[in-house]
Amino acid sequence: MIIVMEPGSSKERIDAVIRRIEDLGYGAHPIYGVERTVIGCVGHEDKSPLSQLESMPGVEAAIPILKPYKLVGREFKPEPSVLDFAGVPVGGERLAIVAGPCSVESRQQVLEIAHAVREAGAQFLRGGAFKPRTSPYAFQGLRGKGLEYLCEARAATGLKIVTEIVSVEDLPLMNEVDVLQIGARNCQNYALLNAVGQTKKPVVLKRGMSTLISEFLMSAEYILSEGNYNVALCERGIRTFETATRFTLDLNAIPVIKSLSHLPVLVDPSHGTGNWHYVEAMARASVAAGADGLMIEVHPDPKNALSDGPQSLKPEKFQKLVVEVRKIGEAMGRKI
Ligand SMILES: [Mn+2]
Repeated sequence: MIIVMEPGSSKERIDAVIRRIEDLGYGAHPIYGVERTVIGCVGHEDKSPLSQLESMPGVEAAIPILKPYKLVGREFKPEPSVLDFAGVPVGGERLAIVAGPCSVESRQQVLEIAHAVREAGAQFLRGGAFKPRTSPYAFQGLRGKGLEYLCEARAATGLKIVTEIVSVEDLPLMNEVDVLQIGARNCQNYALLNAVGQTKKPVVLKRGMSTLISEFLMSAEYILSEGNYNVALCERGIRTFETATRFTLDLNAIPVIKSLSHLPVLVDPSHGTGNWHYVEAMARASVAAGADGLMIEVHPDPKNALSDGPQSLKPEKFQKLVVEVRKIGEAMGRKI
């Protein structure tokens, strides 16, 4: 249910409605607009008690939300969201470029890549310190040391850092991180989604490899329903019958999600293809299809990378990608 307040409603009237919503046992999620405030009510399925809100002073209308996801949907917030990712706007005119190694491998590796991607035009440095690997025998990440190196790279370059959280227990270690990433394998880890929702940190939520768009949006709803609205969705490829590429990058997801949700959509063509040869083409296609940003794996020595080497671009290839993507961006009215 969405409670639409009359234009120019006083703070007292808005607060009174929020209190009533909470007294009835629902969560209240106000959006304070320039002209009017709308309040999303979420909670148990029986919406009948909420109809009494319509008679409260300052309330213009109470409108039911028909979709299963509420706060992430366009019904609740028709205009696209421009998020604040540690001071960098995501979802606006400027494309968000997140780049860096799959895994943080050493201090020198991260610093070298950070300088290279910053120079090429990235605003965010990605790097996994905690790695959820398919095999328990594969490199699992440098953990705390990896986070330290990322912070050092931020201090040296000014890039904001994005790193994956794989477990609720690791949350206290993430205080210094600018943006939390929830990886494809944890897209439906509801305990983790709730815990991240209770923080105020920006989140990149990656789509699971077998997750429907409707399920993906419900996963985002978990985070928003806990009060954290700073969520960007990331398409990273789904599993299909095709084996020529590691995954099939679902570009359909971009216009579909953008029509259903106000949240920004990023695309990760590195995991989406699994092969560096195809990354630039799919990055261009993503921006042409309306993506709000890209997440790209970059490594100075892909042959010796500890994870995802075959899909990682060398810094000079990444630089070229940004040049090419910038051209497409300009045609779409977007800047880098
Ligand atoms: Mn990777």
